Amino acid sequence: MAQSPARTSRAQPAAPRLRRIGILDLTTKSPRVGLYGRIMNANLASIMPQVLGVWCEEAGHQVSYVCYVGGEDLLAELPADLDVLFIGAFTQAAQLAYAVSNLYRQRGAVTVLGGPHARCYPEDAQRYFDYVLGFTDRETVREVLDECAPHRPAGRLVTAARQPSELPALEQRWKFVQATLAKAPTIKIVPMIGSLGCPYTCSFCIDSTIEYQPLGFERLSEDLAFLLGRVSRPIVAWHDPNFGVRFDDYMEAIERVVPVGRMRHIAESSLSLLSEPHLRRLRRNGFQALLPGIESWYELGNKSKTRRTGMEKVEQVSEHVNLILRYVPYVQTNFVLGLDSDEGPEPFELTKRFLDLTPGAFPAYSLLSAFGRAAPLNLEYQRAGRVLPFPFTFLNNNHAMNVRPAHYAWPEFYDRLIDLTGYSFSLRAIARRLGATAGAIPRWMNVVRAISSEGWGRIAYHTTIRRLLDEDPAVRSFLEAETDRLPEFYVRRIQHDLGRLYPHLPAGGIMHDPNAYLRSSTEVPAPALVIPTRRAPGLAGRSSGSSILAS
Ligand code: B12
Ligand code: SF4
Repeated sequence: MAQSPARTSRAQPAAPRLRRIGILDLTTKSPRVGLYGRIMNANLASIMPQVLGVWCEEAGHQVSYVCYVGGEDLLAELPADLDVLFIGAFTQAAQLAYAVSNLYRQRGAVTVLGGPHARCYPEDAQRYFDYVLGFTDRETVREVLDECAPHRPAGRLVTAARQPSELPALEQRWKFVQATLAKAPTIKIVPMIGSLGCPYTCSFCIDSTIEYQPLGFERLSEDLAFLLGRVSRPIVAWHDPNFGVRFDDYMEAIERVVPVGRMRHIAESSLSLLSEPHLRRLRRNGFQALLPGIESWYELGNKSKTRRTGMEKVEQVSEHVNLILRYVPYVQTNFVLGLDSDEGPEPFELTKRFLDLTPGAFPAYSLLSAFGRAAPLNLEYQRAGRVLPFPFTFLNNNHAMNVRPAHYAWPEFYDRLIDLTGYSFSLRAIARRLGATAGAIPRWMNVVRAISSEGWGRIAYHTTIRRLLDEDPAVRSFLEAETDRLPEFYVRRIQHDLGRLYPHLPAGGIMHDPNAYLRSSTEVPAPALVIPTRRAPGLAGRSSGSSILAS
């Protein structure tokens, strides 16, 4: 499959082989997308696949880059005859990635996985990819392409010692950005990054152990100046894990080159960085949307710059978010539901009080999820036997909670979840949010998000799960960890999610070992369900995961 190597004389070292490389960025897990997905998926593209494209082309390889947003024919967009296929995937898209990898391996390509899924579940990904990459820099990619060999049955794990110290300029990855934004029908958002890692240590976060590292503020100014030359009034989404840690440096980098009113920005930042003087400067520099994490009313106070808990924290945070809304029209507040510090009705009721006091904020709820080896805390959940083997496609913080809650029975938890979600996206709440939001795009976004998959769609989904807890013993047993047998409801959803690619899902690709992290980091046997591994119903020809639960 690979092109012939360039001719070499005996005295010269062999020139590297030039390869036909495919790079696939999966922004979604399914070809079936709702209204919000059609508008927004192209704006969820990752930066690293574009970076990879630059590095591969600079090394002389021929690159086909595809950002998959759902709706398009994935296999028609990617060339069929590739030497190497790189896939970037979040865990929710892992099974789609496994199916595509399987197909391209059969066609003779070597496949490589990178991104959040590769970092969180390397052991599982190694079963379906020739290479699985952790931290990735130019040298990592060169090493893989130089060797470029099939590694089967277990793929080779390659990781740089740390996060890359620099990434290519926006100008270099611009053609990949353009190709992606061509798929965004209305709002077009350019992904940028100025730092890696985080100085905070939120126990559930993948970056809690990764040193904070800015990528260079001169470069940032150059990138922004370049962008202004290409787009008249661009919208930039900052992918920094925690934007604004070196606040003054960031603002100076922007102010050096961006005239007031010429650029709009979206960033994830912690409340502790959003003081009033900072907000004033953010507004002047065009920040239109901020996504602070509140997470919990009882823990993670350092992010919100408060030692208070309970209703006192609600009042303090609400006051702070209302202050932010005076400067920035769109604020999404992130919460994690089901943390071990939560018990009884109070956490849910407190969030409702927060919504009453802060009508302009758009609440985003994440169900407590342990993404493999993402965070040290996950070891505790695994040690306690609390991590459920939900197939990856459900692990997007919403379609399943893969950690059994410490203080709730499942029916109670889902009742409270449905009640809170219903409260958050009721017509009354939507109307109040509309009234408390300034600007056409923020108002429109708030309504679309509330009535599509994120609001009403989730109420419907959670309500279905709640019903199944009563009516389908298979679902209840699975959630109670009494069996590893995947209920029919979830099997059908995987088929639905994968669509035409379902037949390419490799054997064993549905289930995984939820305790792989623990198993790899200790001699002590990880907890296992007592039930022997069984074939999930409807999985003709597929094992439901040979090793997972065998004790
Ligand atoms: C910015 C961000 C977003 C942005 C941008 C997403 C994007 N496409 O990159 C937005 C807001 C859109 C987003 C959305 C979501 N996110 Co998010 N997000 C992050 C965040 C804060 C930073 C990630 C980042 O870009 N870092 C900078 C890059 C350069 O570093 P890196 O991620 O470590 O990547 C390194 C390697 O993994 C590798 N690499 C990365 N990609 C690729 C690709 C290839 C092909 C290769 C070879 C290598 C490679 O190279 C990098 C350098 O070493 C992380 C949390 C965190 N603190 O890291 C969560 C995080 C990645 N998100 C997460 C989740 C769950 C989501 C959502 C599902 C949330 C939701 N319910 O909607 C969606 C999914 C979106 C999608 N595209 O599928 C989880 C992922 C867990 C998992 N295993 O899937 C994380 C880890 C947060 C968490 N819960 O701990 N997210
Ligand atoms: S502040 Fe955000 S990025 Fe930093 S450790 Fe906490 S959750 Fe992770």
